[in-house]
Amino acid sequence: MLYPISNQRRLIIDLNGIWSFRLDDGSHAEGYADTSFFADSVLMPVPASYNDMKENPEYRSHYGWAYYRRTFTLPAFIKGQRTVLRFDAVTHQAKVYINGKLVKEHKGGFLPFELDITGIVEPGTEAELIVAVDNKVNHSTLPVGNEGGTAFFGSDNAGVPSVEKAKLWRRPQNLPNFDFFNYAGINRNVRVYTTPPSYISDITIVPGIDGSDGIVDYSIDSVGSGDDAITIKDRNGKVVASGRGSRGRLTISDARLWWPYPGTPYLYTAEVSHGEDIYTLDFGIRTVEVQRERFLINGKPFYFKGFGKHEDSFVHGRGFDLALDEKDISLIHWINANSFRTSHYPYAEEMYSLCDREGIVIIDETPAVGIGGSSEDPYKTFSIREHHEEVIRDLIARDKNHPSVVMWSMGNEPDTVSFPESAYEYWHSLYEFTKPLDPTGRPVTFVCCQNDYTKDLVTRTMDVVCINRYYGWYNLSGDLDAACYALNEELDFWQKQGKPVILTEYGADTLPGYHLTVPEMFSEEFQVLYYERINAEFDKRSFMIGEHPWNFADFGTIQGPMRADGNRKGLFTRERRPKMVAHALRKRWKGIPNFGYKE
Ligand code: BDP
Repeated sequence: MLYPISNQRRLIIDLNGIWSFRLDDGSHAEGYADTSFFADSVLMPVPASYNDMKENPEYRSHYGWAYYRRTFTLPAFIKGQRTVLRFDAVTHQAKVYINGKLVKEHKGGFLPFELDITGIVEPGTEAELIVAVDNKVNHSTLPVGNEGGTAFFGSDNAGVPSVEKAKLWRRPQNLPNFDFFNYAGINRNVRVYTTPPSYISDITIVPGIDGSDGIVDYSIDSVGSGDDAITIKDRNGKVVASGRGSRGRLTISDARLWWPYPGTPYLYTAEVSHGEDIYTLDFGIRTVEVQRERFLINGKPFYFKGFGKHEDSFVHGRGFDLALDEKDISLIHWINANSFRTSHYPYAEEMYSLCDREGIVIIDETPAVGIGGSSEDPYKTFSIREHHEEVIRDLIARDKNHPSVVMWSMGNEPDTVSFPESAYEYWHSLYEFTKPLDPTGRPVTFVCCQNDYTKDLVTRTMDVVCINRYYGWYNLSGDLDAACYALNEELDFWQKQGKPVILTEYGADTLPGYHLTVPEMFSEEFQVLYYERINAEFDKRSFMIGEHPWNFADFGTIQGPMRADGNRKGLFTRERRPKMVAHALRKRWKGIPNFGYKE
């Protein structure tokens, strides 16, 4: 899906701002799509999560539907143009009403959806827009929730009769099966954009390298009649290649490649036309390939230095915040990192465009987190497969042209060992489903949980083995000698698989300002020592091609006995101040080049 742009043929009308808002009382009552329902409403900014916006626990812990309303008038002068209403992300489920009529439903909280409103909203006439938003997570959603059960990291004294009775008595709870706060609402931009009646519906750029030339295989999808053409310009606006027709191959002689920072993330611009419509897209010439135990970018062995992140901040929750995204990239440069994983869901499109321009490498992840955690086989009892495929299809369709994206992660920490055969069937067939969807053939993986890796049949079959490991934290707690011993035991196993391995998560909760002379858990000194010790171990292993500490910054989670003010494993605090460890890793990563580190 193309990102909305404004140019000589297309116009964007911004529907962000202050909307009217009401929480559902638990009944998801019919009648909410009626104007009078909003007589008793509060004001709510869009985009933002609603949870932290009011000083009232009802908003923070709300579980179920909530309703947004606003009116808008499209300018009369756009008459005759095709008009599209686009939501960049509504978390997790949406029903859209225009003038009281249901016009669109969408499931999934982290990817865009749109609808053609040309015949529905008359330019020059006021229209009413109501969006119903559901934040429920259960065994049919991604991410997964535990309706009626226990929250991730919850300890509910299972078996205590009074507790069991209380669980039945209390009202429905927001019980995610994942370790980040279930922020909800209209989390990203809402816009109307126009196109001419015949329009470009999609563009695919497949870059390649041939000696010093850049190869661009392009395809233009369109609706309605008109001739297709493409012109490629360099950064100075000079035309370097051009073609006609909806598909073709172009050659850019002596092309400049896209390199991760501090290399130059060089971008070309494709100006595409179909009849009257024009769309402009920035892209990079770069290749990605896994060869034996190496991950090659432009043919050179790349080393991942970075983190798992979250879209998370005070006030906004998971709401889109361009300033925060750019600040985070500035910190990524400062700490000498080169990459991150969009744990545990696709991020806002603007972040990928920033990373294209700033030379940051992305592992792009779906919201498939929390698949497991019950005594039953999740692959037989959760109804997620169809939705999972849809999410992967939409993710690749959205992000395929970004040079920053180098690998797809189908999900995070599913159960792969309780029911190893079903896990294999599910994930390996999903891998085979995913591979051909990306015309550029990026590597495909999923991120595996700490488990009995000898029983796990599927992680070893991925293009890159991605493992989350908490030796010295959740197990062998505080004993870093034993942690290193155990890690080495496991690395001996992975060494035999002949695949590149990334440590996609490892870390220690750390309270900023808590200092000790003898490092113990939660102190800043322990966090520094933890990374020193673990890093020293996998520095010895050439197949370990990347390190992603967990997490970039502290982040909000559900309340519970394991979390004080959220997850504190950040290298930075939630307000983006460096912990001691950020300085230590900055120094380490300065000495690790992007390419050829273990050659
Ligand atoms: C892993 C999860 C991540 C958690 C992290 C932790 O992938 O979402 O936040 O551990 O416990 O299980 O800090």
